[in-house]
Amino acid sequence: TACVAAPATELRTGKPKREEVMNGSPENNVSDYIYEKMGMDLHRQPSHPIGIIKQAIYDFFEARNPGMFKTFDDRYPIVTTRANFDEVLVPADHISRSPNDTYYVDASTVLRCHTSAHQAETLRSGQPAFLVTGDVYRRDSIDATHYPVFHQMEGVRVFSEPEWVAAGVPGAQLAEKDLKDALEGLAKHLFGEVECRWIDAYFPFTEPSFELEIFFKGKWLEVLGCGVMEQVILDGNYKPGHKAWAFGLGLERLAMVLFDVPDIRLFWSNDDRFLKQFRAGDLSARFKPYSKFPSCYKDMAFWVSPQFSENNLCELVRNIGGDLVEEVTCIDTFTNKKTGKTSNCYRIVYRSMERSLTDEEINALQDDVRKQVAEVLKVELR
Ligand code: FA5
Ligand code: MG
Repeated sequence: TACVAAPATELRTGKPKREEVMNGSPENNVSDYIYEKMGMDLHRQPSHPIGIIKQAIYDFFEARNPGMFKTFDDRYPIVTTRANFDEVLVPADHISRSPNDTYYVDASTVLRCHTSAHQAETLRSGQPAFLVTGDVYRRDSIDATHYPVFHQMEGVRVFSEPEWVAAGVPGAQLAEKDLKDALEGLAKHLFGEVECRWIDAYFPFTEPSFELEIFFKGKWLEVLGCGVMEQVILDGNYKPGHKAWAFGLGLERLAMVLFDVPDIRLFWSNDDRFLKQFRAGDLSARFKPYSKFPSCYKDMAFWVSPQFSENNLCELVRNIGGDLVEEVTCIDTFTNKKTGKTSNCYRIVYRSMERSLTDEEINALQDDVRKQVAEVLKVELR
C-alpha cells in the first residue's frame, strides 16, 4: 500500500547485468535495444550536453539556495512497482502501469519510468531538499522529441511551519510560489529571454500540478511537470506538519532548447562531429548540423612548389567539389634532406548533406582535383 514506510532498499549502482534485466520472466518486455542503453549514464558525462545541462541546473540551485539541495546521480534504474507507482499514489488502473507503456523486468520490478520513483525513499532517508538525476525508460511514441530512454531530474523541497509563518502565507501557497519562482528563474538562467507558459496539469502525486512549456522551433515544447506534493506522501515518508514542492524535468528537452539540437536521437550519437561541439561548463554552444550520409576520403601526396599554399589548395578543391568537400587536412609532411624538396600528403573528405555519393562521382572529382593541383599550383604529384 502507498506511503507506509518500506524497508530500506540496498542502494546499487553501475550497469545492471543482462541476466538481471532480461531474465525470461513472463512479464519481461525489455528489448536488447533498451538494455544496450543502460549504464551509458549520459548525465554523468561532464562534456555531454545532458551532463552539461544537469550541472547547470545544480549550479543554479546552489546559487539560489546555497547548501540546501543534496544531489544524487547514481540511483539504480531498476525499481519496484511500489517505488515507481504505489509510493507516488499512481492508481492501480492507471495507464502508465500497463506493459504497453512501461518496461517490466518482472511482475513487481520495472525500469523506472520517472525519477519520481525516488521521491519517497529519499524523503524517508531524511532529506528535506534534493535533486535526483537519472535515466528513465518508457514505451512511447517516436518523433524528434520523444525517445524510449531519456533523462529526468527530480527536485523536491520541504518547507516547515516556521517558514510559512514567517512568510505570512499558508504553507501550500509558499510552496507553490517558491516552486514557480525557482523554475522560472531556472528557465531564465538557462535560456535568457525565452517564451514560457504554465499549463494546468494532473499528476497523482501533486496538487495543484503544472507543466512548463517553452516555445521552440515554432511549437510549444513541454519541458517539465511539477506541483505541490500530495500531503499523504510527505506525512508518510518524511514527517507530518510539512509542505513540499516537487518537479520532474526532461533533460533532453531542455538541452534541445539550450543547444539548438533538432533531434533527440543525436544525444545518443558516438559521432565526434556531435560530441566535439560541447564542452563541460559551456552553455553557449549551438549545435551545427552535419550530414548523416557516409563520407569518403581520398589522399593525395605531392612535392610542393612556390605556388603552393594550403589556402590555395582549399580554394581549388572547393571550386571543384563545392559543398561535397567536408574537410581538407594535411596528414603527412616531410623534407628530403638531399634535394631540399618538401612532400605533403593531403586527405580530402567528401560527403553530401543530402545523399550518399557514388564512387564514380568522387573519383571524377578527385581526378579533376589532381589535374588542376598539378597545373595550377605546379606541384609534382607522387
Ligand atoms: C513525469 O514524469 C512526472 N514524474 C514529473 C513530475 C515530477 C511532476 C514531480 C510533478 C512532480 P511527464 O511524464 O510529463 O511527468 O514527464 C516529465 C518530462 O519528461 C516531460 O515534461 C518531458 O520534458 C520529458 N519527457 C517525457 N516523455 C519523454 C520522452 N519520451 N522523451 C523525452 N523526454 C520525455
Ligand atoms: Mg507530461
